[in-house]
Amino acid sequence: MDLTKMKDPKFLKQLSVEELEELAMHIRQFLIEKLSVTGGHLGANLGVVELTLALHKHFNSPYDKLIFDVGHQSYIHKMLTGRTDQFDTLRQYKGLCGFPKMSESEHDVWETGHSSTSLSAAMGMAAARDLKNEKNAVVPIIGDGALTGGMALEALNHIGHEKKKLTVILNDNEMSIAGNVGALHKALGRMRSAGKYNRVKDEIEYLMKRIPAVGGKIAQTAERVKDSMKYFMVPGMLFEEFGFTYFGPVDGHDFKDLEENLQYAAKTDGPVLIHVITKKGKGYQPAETDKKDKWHGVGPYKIDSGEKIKPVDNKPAWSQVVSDAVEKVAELDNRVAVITPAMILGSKLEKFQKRYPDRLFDVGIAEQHAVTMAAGMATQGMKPFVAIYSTFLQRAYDQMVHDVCRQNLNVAFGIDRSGLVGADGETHQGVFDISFLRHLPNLVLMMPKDENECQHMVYTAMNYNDGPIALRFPRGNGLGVPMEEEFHSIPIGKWEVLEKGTDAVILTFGTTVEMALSASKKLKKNGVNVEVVNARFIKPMDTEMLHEIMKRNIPVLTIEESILQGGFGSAVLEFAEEHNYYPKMKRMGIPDRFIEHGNVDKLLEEIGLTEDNVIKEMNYLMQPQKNNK
Ligand code: TPP
Repeated sequence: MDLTKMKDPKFLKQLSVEELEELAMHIRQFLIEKLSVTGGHLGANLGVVELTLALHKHFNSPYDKLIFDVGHQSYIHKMLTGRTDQFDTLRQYKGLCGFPKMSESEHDVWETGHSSTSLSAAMGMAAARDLKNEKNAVVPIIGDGALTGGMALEALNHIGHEKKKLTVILNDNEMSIAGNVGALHKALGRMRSAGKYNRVKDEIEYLMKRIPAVGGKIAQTAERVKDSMKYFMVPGMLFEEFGFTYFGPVDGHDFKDLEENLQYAAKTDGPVLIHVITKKGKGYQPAETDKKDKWHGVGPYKIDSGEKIKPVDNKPAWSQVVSDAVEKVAELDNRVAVITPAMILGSKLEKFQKRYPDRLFDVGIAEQHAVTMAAGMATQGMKPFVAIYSTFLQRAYDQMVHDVCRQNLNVAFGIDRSGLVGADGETHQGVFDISFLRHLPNLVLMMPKDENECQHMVYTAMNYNDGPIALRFPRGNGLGVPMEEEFHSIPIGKWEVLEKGTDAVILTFGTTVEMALSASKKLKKNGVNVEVVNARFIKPMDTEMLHEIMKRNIPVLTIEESILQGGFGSAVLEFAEEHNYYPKMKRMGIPDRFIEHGNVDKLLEEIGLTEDNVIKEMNYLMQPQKNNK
C-alpha cells in the first residue's frame, strides 16, 4: 500500500471497516519503521491510529476543526493530510515538525506542544463559529494526562456553562508520561469499568419516547428509573455534572464502536465528551508492554528487539547530575523534598523517587500548582526543589512572582532544558527564562559551565536560606569533566575569570563558555588577548568585577544561548548605563523570533551563535572606533 498517495482524508469516507483495519495496520508498520530511524513520539501515536482514522472519516477536516492537545500524537493526522513522504525528516532541521504546524497544512488548525490548551482553543473556535452563524464541528482530542492540566479544567468548567456544541474526545490510555496521577485518573478508572453508560441511558431515553401515556404507570416507572440512574452511574456523571453529555467508554481500536458513538454525539446538542479507551504503544510489543512509558518519546531503536540505539557517549546527562546531587543533599537534610510536574522520567528522578518516595511529589501536568505548592512547603521550613523544564516554567510565571519571589521564600528551582532543545522545536525551546526571571526581585539565577560546577550549584541552592534560587541547565549530556566528591557552596554573585586578557572581555555562561574559550585561543594566536569570564550568576551579577572591567574601557562581548531581549547582555548594558560607563559592546544571543526544530548545532549556526562569529564580532569590536552616520 502506497501511503504517500494519501493527500486528502476524504478518501476514508468510502472505506469499509475491513479496509480501515488494513490501513491502520500499514500505518502502524510505517510509523514503527520510520521512527526507528528518526525517533519521535511512538507510543502515543500507535495508540491513536484507529481513533484518528475514525475522526477523519466522520468529520470534514479542515472545515471541522480537529485540535490535538499537546500535539505529539498528530502523526497519523499528518499522514492522512498529505505529509507521509516527509517522515524521513521528522523533527529534523527544516523537516516535518513533530507537532501540528499551520504552515505545513490547512488541516493543522491549532498549534501545540504544551499540554492542556485544546479545550480553551475549542471553546474559542465554537464561540466564533456561533457568532459567525457557521455550522462546523469543533473537536478537541485530549489525553487523560493533559486533562489534569489546570487550563483544561478551567475550560471544562466554562464550556459546560456556555453549552456550546463541541465534541471532546478524551483519549484515555491511563498514561501521562509514565503513570498519570490524581483523583481524575481514579475517576476515569471507575468510568472505564462502569460499562456502557450511554447505552443504558440511550435505551431508557428510547423507551421513554415509546411510552405515549403521560401519567401512565409505565411512564412513571421509566421516569423513576431514569432519575435513579444518576446514583448507580456515578462515574459518567462527573462530566455530566460539568454540563457535558458523556458517551463511553468506547473501544478506541474498534471502528464500529467509534463511529457509533460519533453518530450519537452528532445528534446531541451542547457539549459532548466521548470517553475513548486506547492502548499506548498498540501494535508494537516493546511499546505496548512498557509499563513505565519509556516509549513515550524515543530516539532511534532496533525494530526487532526494541533496543534503543544510543550514540556512544559516556558523559552524564545534566538532569541526572542534578537529581543525583539533590539526592546527596537530601541524605543530610531531611527538609529537602522534590516536586515535579509530570516529568519524573525526563528529569531523571526515578532513583530519587525509589529512595525517598515520601519526599518526591509528582503533581501531574500542573506547573502552577507545583510552584505554589513549593512556596507553601517553604513557609513551613522545608527546602523544596522544583524540578521543571524552562519551557514549562513559563506556565508558572505569576506563581514565581506572587507566591515565591514576593514572599521571598526558600524555594530552589532546577530549570532543565534551558537553551535550545532541538527536535521538539519552537514550543519547547528554553530560551525565555532569563528574560522572564531576571527582573524578579529576590531571585538568584545561575547557570554552570560544566557538570562539576553544576553539582556545586545544586549544593549552593539547597544551602541558600535568603530566598528563592534557580539553577538553569541545558538539555542532553554534560562535558565529561571530572566530578569532585565533596560539594561546596559557590559564593552568590561571584564570577570566575577563566582566561586572563587585556584587549577585550567576553562575558558568558553555560553552554557558550567552551566556544568562548576556544575562540579566545584563536584570537590570541592573532595577537588579540581576550579575557573570558564565566558569568555564572546571571542575577545578582558580579558588580565588583563588572566595575573593574568597565573601568578598563576595553570592548565587551556578551554571549548567551538565550533570547537577547531582556537577557544577560541587556543586564550588562543596564549596569553600564546605571554607572555611566560607555563600553564598546556587542551582545550575541538568540534573535527576536521563535526558533524551529532541528539539531542544536544547526540551529546555532542559523542564528549565528558560532565560534567563527565570536571571532568576527571580536575583530569588529577591536577595530578603531568609527563614527556612526
Ligand atoms: N507540561 C506541559 C505544560 N506541556 C507538556 N507538553 C508537558 C508538560 C510534557 N508532556 C508532554 S506529553 C505529556 C507530558 C507531561 C503527557 C501527556 O499525557 P496524555 O495527555 O495522557 O497523552 P499520552 O501521551 O498519554 O497519549
